Amino acid sequence: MRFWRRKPEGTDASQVGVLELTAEERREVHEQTERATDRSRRGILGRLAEVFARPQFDESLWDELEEILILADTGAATAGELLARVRQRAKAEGVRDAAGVRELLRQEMVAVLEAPARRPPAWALPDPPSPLVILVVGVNGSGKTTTIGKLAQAFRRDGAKVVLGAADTFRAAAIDQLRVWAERIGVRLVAQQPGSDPGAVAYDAVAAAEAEAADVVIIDTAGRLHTKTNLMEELRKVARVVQRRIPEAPHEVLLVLDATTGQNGLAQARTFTEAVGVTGIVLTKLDGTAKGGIAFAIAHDLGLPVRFIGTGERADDLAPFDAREFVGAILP
Ligand SMILES: Nc1nc2c(ncn2[C@@H]2O[C@H](COP(=O)(O)OP(=O)(O)O)[C@@H](O)[C@H]2O)c(=O)[nH]1
Ligand SMILES: [Mg+2]
Repeated sequence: MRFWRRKPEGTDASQVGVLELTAEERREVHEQTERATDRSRRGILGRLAEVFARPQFDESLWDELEEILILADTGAATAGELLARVRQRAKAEGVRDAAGVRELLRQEMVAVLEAPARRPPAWALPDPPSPLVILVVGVNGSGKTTTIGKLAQAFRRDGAKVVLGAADTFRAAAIDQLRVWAERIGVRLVAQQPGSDPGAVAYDAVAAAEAEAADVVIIDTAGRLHTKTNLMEELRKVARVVQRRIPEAPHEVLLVLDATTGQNGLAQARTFTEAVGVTGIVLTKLDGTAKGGIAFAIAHDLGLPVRFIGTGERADDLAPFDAREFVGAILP
């Protein structure tokens, strides 16, 4: 699975489009998405398919669909608007049978998920900025460090030169955790002592990436701080410090959200989005929840694209998010 856009030898960047997956890679995304949504499909969202399996699709079923979507953490507003569009289309297009309504629902679900992806992510561009600076934020335990390890491994396998910055200086264990990943993957880690200034670590990481002509630098951050320091202010500072070296950086700010926290996660996400301009979401622990509807709430309520899904705890358990695959997996 390629995550990083690698220019084929001898091609000029303008001749190639954004990252396109091969048939083999598509199959891999399909399988990972299926695995990650297994619980959702067998749980609440699986009831969608049951509704459509009934011989008659009558008016009462709209309420049932709405209830299922809300129970699956889609959120009342998102579920309401989604179904209103499906109903309107069903009426306008004269669709009355279950199979037809189901197809309309699938199309509208994909539309909700695809709406925020206005531009391709920087790592998929034919000619990404160099070094590409990715800042990773999110609350404690959401899966930031693990996701950074998975991403770094994938980028490295694609031939990109990676530097990691351990700007979660709150706990010694956090730095060690990133060091373990860096050693295992064989990438450079920039770290200082526990308790040191996160901005200084981020600055050093970017400087090291520039000096070594690295392709990408991924900066880990804390999910909480000592009581008197404000986390959001600290994150803003990290971004500002990085801008002293590269004015356009961070090029991507990934917010890591734990899918099992459901609607609570959305409130957290808003706080981060307001503090540091989040450009995309990594939805982790999708494998551990039956409430995969949270992906729709993220796209609709936050207006942010989901870029990756965490499908487990192993190094390979990260997949690019694909709206069609996701919808196909929860509503087969
Ligand atoms: N099942 C599952 N566990 C995950 C996933 N991502 C992270 N974790 C686990 O979540 C826990 C917290 O992860 P960590 O990266 O330390 O979170 P951080 O505090 O945000 O850096 C660890 O036990 C990870 O193995 C995922 O996609 N699926
Ligand atoms: Mg961490």
